[in-house]
Amino acid sequence: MGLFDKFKAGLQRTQAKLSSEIHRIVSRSPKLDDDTLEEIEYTLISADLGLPMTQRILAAIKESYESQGKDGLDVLAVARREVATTFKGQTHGLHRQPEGLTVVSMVGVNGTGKTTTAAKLAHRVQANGDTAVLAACDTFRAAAVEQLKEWGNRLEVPVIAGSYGADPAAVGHDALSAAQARKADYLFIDTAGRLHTKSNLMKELEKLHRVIGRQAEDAPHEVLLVLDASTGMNALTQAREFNKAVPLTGLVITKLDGTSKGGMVVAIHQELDLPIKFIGLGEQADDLQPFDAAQFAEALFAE
Ligand SMILES: Nc1nc2c(ncn2[C@@H]2O[C@H](COP(=O)(O)OP(=O)(O)OP(=O)(O)O)[C@@H](O)[C@H]2O)c(=O)[nH]1
Ligand SMILES: [Mg+2]
Repeated sequence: MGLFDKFKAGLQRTQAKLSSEIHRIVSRSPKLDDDTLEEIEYTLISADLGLPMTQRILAAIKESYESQGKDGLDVLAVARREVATTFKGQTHGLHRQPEGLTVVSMVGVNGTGKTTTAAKLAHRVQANGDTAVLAACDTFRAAAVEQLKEWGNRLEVPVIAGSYGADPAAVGHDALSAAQARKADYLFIDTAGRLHTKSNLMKELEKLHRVIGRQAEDAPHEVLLVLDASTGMNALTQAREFNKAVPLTGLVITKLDGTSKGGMVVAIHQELDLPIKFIGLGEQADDLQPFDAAQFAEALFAE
């Protein structure tokens, strides 16, 4: 399956809602009157595209209608273009240190997909010929280490873990040493889910990063906040608060396959000055894709 087909399959719920709704609304009326525009607006908003993007799309639709009339108007094409161009200049893909180990820390609130994404990323870099090590720094939840070990077994990626209740910073330290000894290209650190409002847990995360930073220059090189697409605009607050405690280098938005509100990717991007690096489109190892604005826009408003 090509990238576009993967995007399209993963975004099917959002696409179904947006495209078929808009198609129905537009084809019903010979004119583009205020009621029609209002219905389009409602549809865009309910896919969580956010108000600024919605207004931008509506303005572009009106402009196209005024210059070309109803027959020349292709609402989906206008929406695709507007969404794709907001992402201009967006960098994606994983950072890679020019030499030695690249350390990537996965952070976020509970259940967003950190562990799964760490495993998917390890799988991804391996497929590109790089080597990876996984660090089980979620020592808080009993089953967390097992979950990561299972992934490690399946993907043949070594997992460095401590005991239940151990200091995550100590596990991180050991994992980093192990990854360096193995001359691995990447270390992916799985951290425990935490609410950004719990300052002691945020301090624990800061400590983990501080310890790692002393051990390897500029580490962690990537701090990826994992956001669950179905949480909509709550994700925005999470991103702002996490960014204050541990400076983020990018976002991963997961579970887009399970929501009809995939427009939140656009809204989040418009609100935050952080690149969307990857999107999660399913539960399997290869269901993580580097974010591509054009393909994303194309899939969101596919015919
Ligand atoms: N459909 C779908 N499910 C996903 C995706 N990413 C993760 N999941 C599922 O979401 C659930 C939670 O994922 P985890 O990786 O355990 O999440 P976590 O952030 O590590 O959770 P905690 O460690 O408890 O904070 C699992 O059942 C995953 O399979 C995705 O992109 N699509
Ligand atoms: Mg986890």
